[in-house]
Amino acid sequence: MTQTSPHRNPNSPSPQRFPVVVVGAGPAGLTVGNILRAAGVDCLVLEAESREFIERRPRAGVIEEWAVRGLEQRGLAGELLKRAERHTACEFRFDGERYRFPYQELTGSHHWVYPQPLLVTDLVREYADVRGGRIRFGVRDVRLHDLDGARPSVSYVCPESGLREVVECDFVAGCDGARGVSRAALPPGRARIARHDYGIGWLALLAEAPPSADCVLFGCHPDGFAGQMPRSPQVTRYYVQCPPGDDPENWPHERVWAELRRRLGADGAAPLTEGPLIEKRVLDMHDYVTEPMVHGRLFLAGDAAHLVAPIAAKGLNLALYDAFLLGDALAARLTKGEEGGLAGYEQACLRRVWDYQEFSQWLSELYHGSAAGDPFRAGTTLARLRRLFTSRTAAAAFAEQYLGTAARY
Ligand code: RFL
Repeated sequence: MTQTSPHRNPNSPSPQRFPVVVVGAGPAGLTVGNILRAAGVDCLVLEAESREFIERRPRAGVIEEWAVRGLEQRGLAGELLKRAERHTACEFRFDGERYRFPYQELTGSHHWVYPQPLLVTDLVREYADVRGGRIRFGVRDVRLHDLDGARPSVSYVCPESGLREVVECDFVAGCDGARGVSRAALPPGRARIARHDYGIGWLALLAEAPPSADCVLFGCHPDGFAGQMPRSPQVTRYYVQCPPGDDPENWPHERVWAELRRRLGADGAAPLTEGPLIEKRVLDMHDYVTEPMVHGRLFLAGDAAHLVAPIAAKGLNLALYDAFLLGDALAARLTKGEEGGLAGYEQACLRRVWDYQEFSQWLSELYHGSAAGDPFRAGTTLARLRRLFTSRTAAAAFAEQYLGTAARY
């Protein structure tokens, strides 16, 4: 909940002032910060973790072409364009066969594969070391105050002194992800969280091994979904469908690789390149959308506002989309007094958010329907899979959604 003016310890330093406080140094927060610095607007980014931690946290890897173009236009894609891999196709495996899906031929567009920790590293360096942006790492107990008025503030406990510090500002960008505090600052009577649970778990794995194929693999198998996503020449992400809430300890090395071999097996497929598993966690597949995304002087962006299960690899892309709109709108408001961008922010974000949520649901059935234990769903899922390879129109529609290339949202 939004809190009234902070009570400071008498020993606390006097309030500082920044036009914008950004809570959270993930892709959304750092992109907003970079856009503001490029426009000459001062801002302070507050991050609960250390710089080393956020630069190593493994997560996403697939970035849509429009999102990279958006980063490039803002001077934020230099390293990415040198190091990222360009992917032009993916492969489905079902019924013991391999089906390559050449999405670039259908859309003229491709995916970029660039691990999220590298993107975060680039964005922190650019923000803090090149553009001179202020950032505090390791802050504790962040609270948002007086968001309804013209003078909001953000307070936090300083990790070095243990004292609560107050930062006054004009706007707060709530970019603190799914477990942050910004979303909770929406008044309970006004906030609506629309949530969808898939009732499915994914064992998310990182293997210290080169990719087993040059593209993303989707195994739609009666025993459950399995996926392979190349991350770098040394590290590959795998997913194995499992019961929600399953314990990763139930998945020793041998069991993981046996399931992956079975679910990704297909005629003529090369054997999987196995290696030590350096990350192993169970994700309970769910989505949510928080509305409104704006309350007074608080603007939510990225996972703080909406979460989309990693089924369609969309979350980072949506976080960047919000951040481009919010960064540009705040810069226009603070440098030129233009209100239009901020006024239209939420509506513009939500159009793409709901479209991606719908695609994620659709794709979930494609991945998981064969293993639902229901012969009817298994039949319709197989029909849906086959249609991608028998109807050019169906294939083109899938490709457009998978790559986020619709002309309008
Ligand atoms: P983040 O990245 O979670 O950043 C939020 C930051 O806020 C900090 N924080 C706080 N700071 C201050 N005070 C507090 N009280 C705070 N609470 C939290 C956190 O430490 C963190 O640094 O949110 P952001 O910026 O909105 O970015 C969202 C993306 O990270 C997320 O959507 C993607 O990782 C989702 N995702 C994928 N997205 C894609 O587009 N393509 C993919 O291939 C893809 N793969 C994935 C994924 C997410 C995964 N997991 C872990 C759920 C694969 C996985 C396994």
